[in-house]
Amino acid sequence: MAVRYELIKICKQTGARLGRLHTPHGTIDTPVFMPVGTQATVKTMSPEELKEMGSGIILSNTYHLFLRPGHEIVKEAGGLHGFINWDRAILTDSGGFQVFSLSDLRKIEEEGVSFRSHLSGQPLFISPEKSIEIQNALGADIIMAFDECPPYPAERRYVRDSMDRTHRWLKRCVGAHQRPEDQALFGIVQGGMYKDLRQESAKQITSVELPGYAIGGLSVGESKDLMYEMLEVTTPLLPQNKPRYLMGVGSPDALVEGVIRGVDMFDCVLPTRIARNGTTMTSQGRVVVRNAKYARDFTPLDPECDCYTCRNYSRAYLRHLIKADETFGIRLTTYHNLYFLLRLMEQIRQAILEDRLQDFRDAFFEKYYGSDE
Ligand code: PRF
Ligand code: ZN
Repeated sequence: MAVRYELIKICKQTGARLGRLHTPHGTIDTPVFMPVGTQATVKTMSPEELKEMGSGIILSNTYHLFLRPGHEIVKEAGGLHGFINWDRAILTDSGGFQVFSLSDLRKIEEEGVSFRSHLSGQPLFISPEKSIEIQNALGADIIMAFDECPPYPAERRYVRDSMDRTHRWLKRCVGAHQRPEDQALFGIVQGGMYKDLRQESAKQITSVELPGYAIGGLSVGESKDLMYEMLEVTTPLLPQNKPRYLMGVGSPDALVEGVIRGVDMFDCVLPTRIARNGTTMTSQGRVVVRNAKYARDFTPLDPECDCYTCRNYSRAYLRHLIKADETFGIRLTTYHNLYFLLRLMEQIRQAILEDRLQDFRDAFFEKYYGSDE
């Protein structure tokens, strides 16, 4: 198998998992946060910078790379690793979710999804087989099954039919996969916000033997509490010896709460996206560096952070750069936000090792949100 999960220990205080994920491009300590590089680049960051901040795995998107530059070109370049000059691990999402969130005029049928490109308007079609063909050409270490993420809210009947189709699509993905020796295919649990459907989906998806399982369909507009409830009924049904990946979740509170509920992997555009409008995550909570109150603040963004940005620049300078639309400003805030989440995951792993993740959670929330909630 392309990817092997090694469970190292379980936190006595919370049940959270400390592990290692062995991939063809290195070993990753879990729980892990994966920065998102939608267009085959983590916006404004070089691979050297990502390595320097300690990232061992990044995510990219089938949908975007299929539209531009096309998977054939990426394959000719030696796959994504060669194309983007990244020798650590890569995960590609299957395109299902992005078709639903970005493209126009989409139509879901048993065979696959027809849609119009959000770039050119060209009519296109992605089936489970096509998604796997594209992902085989891109060559990531971990590839994702082609699924449907139902909207929220959605009728029970719709969610059930969609979930059953996602299960049938998973079997077609397995049949189409040409590189199981060096690319690990993960299945995706759906089921909307219906506890019993979540549980049924977890049973369906895990009945297919795969190197890892993801939890999809969450963080789509529901409350955090509802998301945690869905997680609580799902993770106990996933195998102990395989990694669990919660898709599209990356706020600091959800990372901590997700790990406590048994999640090993996360990805999210949040840290990179908010960085580009001058919003940062610090040990004291969010700092919107654009704000006028930082005009004469010559202290570092986060006094407790030792990243490149915080070691060298002030809030006043960051505010100036962002307001002047200077690229260097968004590079500095992006670097810091990613560094902040990668350090948070490191602290979480250390707390699991020492059986004190609940204490860490309480102290972190107190400081980040100024209260428990
Ligand atoms: N499915 C896929 N990718 C995703 C999701 C999903 O449900 C989500 C949901 N938060 C984010 N990314 N394939
Ligand atoms: Zn910093």
